[in-house]
Amino acid sequence: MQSADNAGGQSGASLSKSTVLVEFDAGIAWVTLNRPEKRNAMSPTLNREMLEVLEELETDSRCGVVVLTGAGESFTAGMDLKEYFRETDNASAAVKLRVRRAAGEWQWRKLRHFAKPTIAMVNGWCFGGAFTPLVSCDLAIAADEATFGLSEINWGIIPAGNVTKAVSEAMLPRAALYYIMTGETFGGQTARETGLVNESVPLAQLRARTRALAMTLLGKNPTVLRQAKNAFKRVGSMDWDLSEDYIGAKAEQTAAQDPEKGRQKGLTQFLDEKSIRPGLEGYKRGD
Ligand code: ACO
Ligand code: V55
Repeated sequence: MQSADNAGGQSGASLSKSTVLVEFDAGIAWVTLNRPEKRNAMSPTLNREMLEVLEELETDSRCGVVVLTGAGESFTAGMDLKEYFRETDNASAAVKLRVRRAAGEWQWRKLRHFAKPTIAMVNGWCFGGAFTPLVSCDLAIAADEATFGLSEINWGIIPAGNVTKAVSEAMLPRAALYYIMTGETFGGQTARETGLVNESVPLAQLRARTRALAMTLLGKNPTVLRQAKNAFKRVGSMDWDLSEDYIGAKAEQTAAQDPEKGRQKGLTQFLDEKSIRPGLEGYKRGD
């Protein structure tokens, strides 16, 4: 765990691990699953290291937005069938629990309410367990050339570890069931049409488009961004009465917390200075 005196610090320390590469670039933390020879399959080691990386990035001031991607020709080929499944089949209940829990801890529990915006950049193979971190990122951009598949049916299991929950939330229901039940692969454009990703672009443009989106997010008020995404993710399980109450409380909390007093600036610039039209542009954060 990150110590409090590192919070917001500029230690310059590398956060990279044996299976995860972390690079900082103008406020973007590029987090690359880095086992290309194993198609970035998610092993127990990778799961443990990803949790550490995300925990560190959440309070590292070099990181304003996270981009999650994969080294080489894969995003990730899903859970590691050898190290995560076969090699733990005969492990103790305690080891199994630890290994299963570490997967979910970063793949959705940490990612879904991450304190900073997150973008999945799907550069290649994306199978099975990969859908959990993919859907748990706020936004997703794919390469047209990427290959997606819910391949669980092809080797005799159901999409577990919350893969089923992830696709039920992000994909059109007929499409989700079709791919769960057939195990057929699909490309980036189909991923976009079915709601799984925001956009799909030619692989040659993937990094530039993702970087531009990350820069857009870096231009927004980070306090409001964090509250807005968390509210969106919370209200899914609430009825309308509860969600109105919750969102109202969060709106007040946001205004009270916001160090840059965005709401005040926005109102002043539109109503008094008449220098912006918020329908068309953001308020000037420096003023
Ligand atoms: N788990 C463990 N090892 C893997 C995985 C995986 N999910 N995916 C690939 N690898 C390993 C292979 O075993 C192989 O290792 P080796 O070189 O030591 O023999 C290496 O990565 C390369 O794999 P190939 O199959 O040779 O690579 P290729 O480029 O031809 O194919 C593809 C890539 C299509 C991704 C193929 O590897 C594949 O089908 N992988 C499994 C995909 C899958 O079904 N994942 C599980 C989803 S279900 C779940 O996540 C719960
Ligand atoms: C899968 C994924 C898991 C798991 C069991 O469907 C199965 C794949 C992401 O974790 O624990």
